[in-house]
Amino acid sequence: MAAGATLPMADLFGQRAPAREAFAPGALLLRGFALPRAEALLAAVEAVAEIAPFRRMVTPGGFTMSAAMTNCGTAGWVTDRRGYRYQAEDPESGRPWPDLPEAFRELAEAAAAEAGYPGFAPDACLVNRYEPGARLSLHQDRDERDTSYPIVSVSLGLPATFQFGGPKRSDPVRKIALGHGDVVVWGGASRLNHHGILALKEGAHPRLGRQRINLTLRRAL
Ligand code: MD3
Ligand code: FE
Repeated sequence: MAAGATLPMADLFGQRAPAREAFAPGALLLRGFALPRAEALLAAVEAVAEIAPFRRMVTPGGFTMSAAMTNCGTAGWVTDRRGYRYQAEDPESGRPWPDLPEAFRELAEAAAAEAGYPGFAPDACLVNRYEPGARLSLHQDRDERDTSYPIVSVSLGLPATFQFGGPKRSDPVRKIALGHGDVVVWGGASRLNHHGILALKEGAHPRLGRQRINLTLRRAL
């Protein structure tokens, strides 16, 4: 099959939906790609959160974020009144962030390779936890040293509506439903596009209950 072609996949309702969708230049959605490894990923998230618990951080403007976050890897993304940055220590403990789990590395490398980025070696993972009502307003990811590396995102638990805009904040946004096991590789021309998550709807996921967990695997340093 030609590169970029779509394979049909049956969804919950027996409908056919594309398993891989190149929905913007440089962006590849891989529906269900993380499903075979979901248990290993979630066990690793639990182990990370035992060392570096989820916490709601404060923006430079003084707002407490509605999503709770933690990190693993050689650097973690943090925000406080001083600004946004990557730092090697968890500010709550003063200790290094937990190691990047092998299951995270393997998934990121495999997904990035599918999207045409062989040998992707992430050094940081921001883990976001949403409960119903939590959201992430439209933003760009540009705290990484070299934005020519892609970002691999993994959705687990409750579904969310993802907003995908353009390089300018005022560009029109598309809405994309992201569900348990969906993986997106963001590279190339999409890497600096604005994006966000609408307020999570109430629900109960069989494995995660009232939660959505999102992993973003990055090359930060
Ligand atoms: C598009 N997380 O952590 S993942 C973030 O679901 C973040 O928690 C959201 O945005 C979440 O920064 C969205 C999808 C995503 C991640 C990184 C991107 C989309 C992106 C970087 C560039 C363009
Ligand atoms: Fe982001």
